[in-house]
Amino acid sequence: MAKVALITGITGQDGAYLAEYLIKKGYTVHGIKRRSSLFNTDRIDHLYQDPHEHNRNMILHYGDMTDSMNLTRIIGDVKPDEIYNLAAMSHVKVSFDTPEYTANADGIGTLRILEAVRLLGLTKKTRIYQASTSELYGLVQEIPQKETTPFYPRSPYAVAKLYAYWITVNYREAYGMHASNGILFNHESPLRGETFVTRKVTRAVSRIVLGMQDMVYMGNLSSKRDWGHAKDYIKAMYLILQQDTPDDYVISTGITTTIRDFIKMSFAKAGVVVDFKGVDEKEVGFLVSIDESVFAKEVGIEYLESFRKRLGETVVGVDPSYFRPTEVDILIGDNSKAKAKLGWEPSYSLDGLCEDMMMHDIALMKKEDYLKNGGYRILNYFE
Ligand code: NAP
Ligand code: G4F
Repeated sequence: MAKVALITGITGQDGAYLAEYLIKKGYTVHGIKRRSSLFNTDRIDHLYQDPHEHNRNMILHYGDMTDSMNLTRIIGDVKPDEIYNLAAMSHVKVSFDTPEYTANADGIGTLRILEAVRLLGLTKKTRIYQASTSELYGLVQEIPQKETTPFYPRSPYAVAKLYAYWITVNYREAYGMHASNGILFNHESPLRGETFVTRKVTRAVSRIVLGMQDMVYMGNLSSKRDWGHAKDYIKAMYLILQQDTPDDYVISTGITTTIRDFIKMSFAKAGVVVDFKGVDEKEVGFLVSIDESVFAKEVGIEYLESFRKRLGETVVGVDPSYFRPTEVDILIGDNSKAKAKLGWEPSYSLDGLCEDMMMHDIALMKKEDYLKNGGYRILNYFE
């Protein structure tokens, strides 16, 4: 019999990669998606199967993390072997605007899943993965951060996830459930939401080198993140649920980089050198030089002539409205436990991740259809 997985948040970055991964492993994958007025299944459309087909291995259900009865009904119908609870209002800055909703979906939503499994008598059958986060470390109490590092959350998002983390531990200890937390550090990919910093950067840099946009406005350029590739991180989720004993694991690369350096790295993928001057909100990034052979290969020779004329121009500015009321200045994870117990380690370097995202976004921005469909309605509007 094929194993059955239920993924909340299947339409998100991680949900999409995980669904594909589990289907390849022979699982039947059920996913919960929210009703929206526009299609929200872009990331999983390649996996979609018409409901009239027999023996489907991917099945979608309408649902919401704020609706207990709906979640209980779906879990009761599906009786999954594994639940991956990935659904969340996952944007830290937005959580300051929607704190109550974030607490409900990200905090109490996790309780709803755990309690449904318990009430349905599935505690011995169903294993649960909770998408915990390095944001729990917030105002970091130790560098690098590991499983035993005390938490100090710095946003409504992180506080909601703190509840979710501990309620998962509590249900494991109270009811003997196979419930585990993956404390995942930032992970990115070409599927990353457009308002997270790496994707905002790779999209903007692609548009700037193609001559479609003059500059991009950013928030705090000095914060540091430990970035890995989502394709590696969803494998860790799977491995965590294959262990005989439930436990909590840090999943990270162990390398941390500033936003500023990620911007430089992204331009470098197009053969462009950018440097920064000034401080705080007066800081700007400007065009220094071009390696023309790299530019011609990665961007296209037809864009070179006009781009050359822009050398010296400012392409990155700072807009304080993107600053957060309380910031997480540095995250860097110690993944020794995951390496030793799960046999997990990242396969992508930051350079490889940036390459993957930049090549994807340059190709995406070149698509005329994309632009016609309002694809440029971006960047200075969002978080
Ligand atoms: P994402 O791309 O923002 O996806 C979030 C998913 O949750 C989407 O499918 C979204 O649906 C769904 N969702 C949001 N609110 C919901 C609700 N009330 N009911 C049902 N579904 C809801 O996030 P991600 O990057 O894949 O991250 C997956 C999980 O890992 C999240 O819980 C996130 O907080 C956590 N996490 C992420 C990272 C990271 O660096 N990516 C690191 C640590 C932890 P729509 O598509 O309809 O919006
Ligand atoms: O890309 P970010 O929005 O990710 P953040 O806040 O670290 O949260 C992400 O990772 C967490 C894991 O640690 C997840 F739990 C969470 O769900 C999410 O996936 O911002 C990264 C850093 C921040 O310090 C932010 O202040 O980039 C800084 N930043 C600078 N300028 C910006 C911008 N962030 C965004 N989103 N937009 C900017 O213009």
